[in-house]
Amino acid sequence: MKLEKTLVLLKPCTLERALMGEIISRFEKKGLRIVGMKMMQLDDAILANHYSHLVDKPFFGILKASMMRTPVVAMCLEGVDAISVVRTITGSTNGRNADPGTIRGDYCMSNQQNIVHASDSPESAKAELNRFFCPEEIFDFGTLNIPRLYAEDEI
Ligand code: IDP
Ligand code: MG
Repeated sequence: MKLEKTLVLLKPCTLERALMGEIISRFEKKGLRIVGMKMMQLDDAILANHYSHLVDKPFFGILKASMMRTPVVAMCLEGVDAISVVRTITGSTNGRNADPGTIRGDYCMSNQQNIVHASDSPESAKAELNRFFCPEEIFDFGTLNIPRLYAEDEI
């Protein structure tokens, strides 16, 4: 099957604003399968890796602190082209510029407190899933609802 897996984090702003259910529901309703999910408290070490491309930015300190304010919810989502589909649903980084209909466009006003993290490429999805999940925390749903979600020639 041509399924991809990608990482989504529900950021602390999402927990604080009691939006977890709404955001999870958007991914579920789209037809992405949640094949791993847990709540976890992040620390300096995991955030230094996760945001290694931003360590030199002036906002890195407040970004890291904001990601440790509460636990996050980590999810592994699965589907055909899941990595790009999830990025599209997520919308651009700054919620003020994100298109209506996207998660960031519909739920936030911030460039930083922007509801979710989503992997941006196959390479980062693989590295990020390894960073946040042990292999036994990601489940094999087999064909389950695949015939309802896709045409035969798409999978
Ligand atoms: P992405 O989350 O859309 O992939 P990245 O550039 O990878 O965006 O940045 C990771 C996170 O760092 C963003 O989601 C946001 O929370 C924060 N961030 C990125 N750029 C800025 C900025 O210019 N100011 C404040 N926070 C930022
Ligand atoms: Mg990114």
